[in-house]
Amino acid sequence: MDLETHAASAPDAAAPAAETQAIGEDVAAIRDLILAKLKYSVGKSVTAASPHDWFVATALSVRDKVVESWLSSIESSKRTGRKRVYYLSLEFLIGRLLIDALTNMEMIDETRAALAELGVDLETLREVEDDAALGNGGLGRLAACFMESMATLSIAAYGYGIRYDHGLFRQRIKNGRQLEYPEDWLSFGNPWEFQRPEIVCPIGFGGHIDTETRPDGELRQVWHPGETVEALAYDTPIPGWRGAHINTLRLWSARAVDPLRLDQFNSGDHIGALMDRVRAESISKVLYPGDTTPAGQELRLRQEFFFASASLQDLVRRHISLYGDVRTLADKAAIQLNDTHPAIAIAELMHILVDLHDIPWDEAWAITQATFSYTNHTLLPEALETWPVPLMERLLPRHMQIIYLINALHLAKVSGEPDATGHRLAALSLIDESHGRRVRMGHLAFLGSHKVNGVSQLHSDLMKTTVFHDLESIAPGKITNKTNGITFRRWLKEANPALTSLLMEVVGDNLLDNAMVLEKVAALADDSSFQERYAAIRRANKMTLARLVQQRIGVKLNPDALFDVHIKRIHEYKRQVLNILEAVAIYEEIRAQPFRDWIPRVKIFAGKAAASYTTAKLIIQLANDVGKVINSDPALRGLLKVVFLPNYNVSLAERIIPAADLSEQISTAGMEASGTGNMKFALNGALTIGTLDGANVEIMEHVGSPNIFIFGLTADEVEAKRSQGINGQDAIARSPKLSEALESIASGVFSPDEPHRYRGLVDALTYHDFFLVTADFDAYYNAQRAVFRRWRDKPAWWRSAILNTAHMGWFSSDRTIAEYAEEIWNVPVTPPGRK
Ligand code: 26V
Repeated sequence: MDLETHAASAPDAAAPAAETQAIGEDVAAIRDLILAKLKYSVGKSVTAASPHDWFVATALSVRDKVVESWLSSIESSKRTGRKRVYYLSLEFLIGRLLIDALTNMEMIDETRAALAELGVDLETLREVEDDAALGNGGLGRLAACFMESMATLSIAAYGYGIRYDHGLFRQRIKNGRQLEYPEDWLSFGNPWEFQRPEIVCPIGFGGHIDTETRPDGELRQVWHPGETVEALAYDTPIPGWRGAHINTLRLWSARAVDPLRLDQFNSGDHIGALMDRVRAESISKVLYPGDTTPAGQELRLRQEFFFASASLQDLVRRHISLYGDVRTLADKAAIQLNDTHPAIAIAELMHILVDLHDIPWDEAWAITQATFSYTNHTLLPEALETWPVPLMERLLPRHMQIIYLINALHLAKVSGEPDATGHRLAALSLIDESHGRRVRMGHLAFLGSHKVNGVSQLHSDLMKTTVFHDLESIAPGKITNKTNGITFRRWLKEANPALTSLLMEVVGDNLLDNAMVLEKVAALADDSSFQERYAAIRRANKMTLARLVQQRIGVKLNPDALFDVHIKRIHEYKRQVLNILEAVAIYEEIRAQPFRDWIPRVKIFAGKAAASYTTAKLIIQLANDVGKVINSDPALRGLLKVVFLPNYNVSLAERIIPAADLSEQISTAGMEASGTGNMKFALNGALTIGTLDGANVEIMEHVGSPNIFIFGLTADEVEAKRSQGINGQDAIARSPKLSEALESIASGVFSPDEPHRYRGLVDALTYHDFFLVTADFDAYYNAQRAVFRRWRDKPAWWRSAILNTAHMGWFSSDRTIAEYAEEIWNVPVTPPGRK
């Protein structure tokens, strides 16, 4: 394909005079609107305005456009009686919204020009916006990508969650250690949200249940909560691509029914008068409150019920006001549970239907199952939610009763079957009796849903053989797979605009409407001039990242080095330690043979560890300690650098991913449900070094095995290996490089101030290597050498990179959402197109 001709016919270059004039008018109108917002909404003059003031004025100006389409979207869903999708998630990891809104409203170039006329740089405004970090990691980011794709496909969807005052903690690194600081994203206000003071739902906790007799002689249970808090709605419009449809993200904030006991205050008890308020507001105070204490656990359960109940009350009220009869709910509403965090909604809907609307139990259960579906995001035993029965009984007595009845009817159904042993019934029960009685929320979500899905093919298959094996046997076909995806608007266009323009020259400007057109790029994989342009974009992105690294941590990077990137939550199963061990091994080798033909390489780490996860925090410290020694060793002559970038978040990911050459996806096989970072890297042309885990398997199938570096034990082999024992001594003894690397870490080479700092970590790998780091080390080391060989052959490297980009179209979250819509929600989709 002749790219020069394509460039010449690109829309901007060949814009006719009339169009240019229209754009000029747009720019003037946008400029005037921004000025008006600055003056009348922000209350500042041009001369006094700070970058943040300009940001707010710009956000409000694009918000006006968003709101116009938003109101028509809402109106049209009402008029057409469309079935709605409700996405219930305790996490929405949104990041910044300014560039996202401008991109999707197709106003970015005009707004940049309008601001330039005012002497303001859009990139500066981009940087002053705080990330909305209402999530921990992959699960929350997936919810954000899904919200964008649901709007893009014109699905009438609502996201429901909690408006945390404080999102995920800010991470600082001091002396190599993680410190957590509160995050305060609302301190400068939030220009995107609308408070809805009229939408308030009462949320009950505790209290008692009365049994009453209904006029028809049936018994009715009446719950009298001992405590009530209020859920107050805040709405954020979520524009889809090309602004064709706008959905609502409704987040709930908690407040006390009676915020101030005036009599108590006036009697002098100023603090006591505010107690109820503090107690109520603590529910939406922080994302993921520490749950190592009973008080923390209780708060987490209160959060779950708070947002599940508010969301259900809200959607049932909407349904009744539109359709008059709650019994048609399943025809007009699909509720997706994002993991088990909102699973209590199943008992809450039963409570609403049976107790408040007098629907007979069986009919209510049929409505519930037809309405709900559930996505599982992890099989890690420690992450599968269970709640102590006594806590549930105290906090949600009526819901506990309902759960017991669901369980009794469910077990009664299976107890007649020939294979109904005590063991099988115990496995099927909603109540886990093995260490104190606990409610299994995964089981509740499974039973109350018509479909249950995993997030990659391997993960969905493993669900059937592990955690949900018994439940699957009584409901064959209920478990389906919906491999995750990512929104290309954010992860291609907004993060890597230069690459997006290059790709659009080849595939046309409908790339973001239909990601599958990326396949056309494959024809250029060997085209040297295309390779050159593709590589030049990467190099420019690497220069930008190098500047950021220098600014943030003062380490100078060589943009021609191979950027080897490992960014994600810090967890033992994600095996950052495996990567660090390889760095240490290579460090020793370079020192021993300094004049071999080494490839300059930078290992980039970023990620947060849960505040209570001691081992993960030690891993962060190890990465920092190793970096400190390696980066300052003159013998290395800059051939190897190891950097840890603090405070990983969505915005930092947007800067790092387009600059990555190699993507580390090296979890112990069978443990990463899907991964979505893996998709972002491959789309932007980084080659993956990874295990056959999660969606890596499907990435390999799409990009082709020559274009990905797969190594290590498979999920089956991991299982077999673990059953033989997880002692690492043999693997260490067989691998001189590994034993040397472990020895230097254990002996304090990287922690001279405290030589035994990593003794425990090394001992754990040696004697109790559950995540099989030692077993996979040699395979990983060899895969890294294969990466080096490819890197030396630049045309081969860029060919692989281009083929990655070309074959990643399938991983668009538009594809994922279209599958949910068709196979789970039964709602139509309208693909985006030019207006
Ligand atoms: C939760 C917890 C909580 C307790 C301590 C340990 C632990 C470890 C992992 C988790 C995972 C929570 C669920 C989650 O975020 N899953 C992620 O979901 C992504 C979207 O489907 C998926 O790509 C990731 O593979 C999966 O880890």
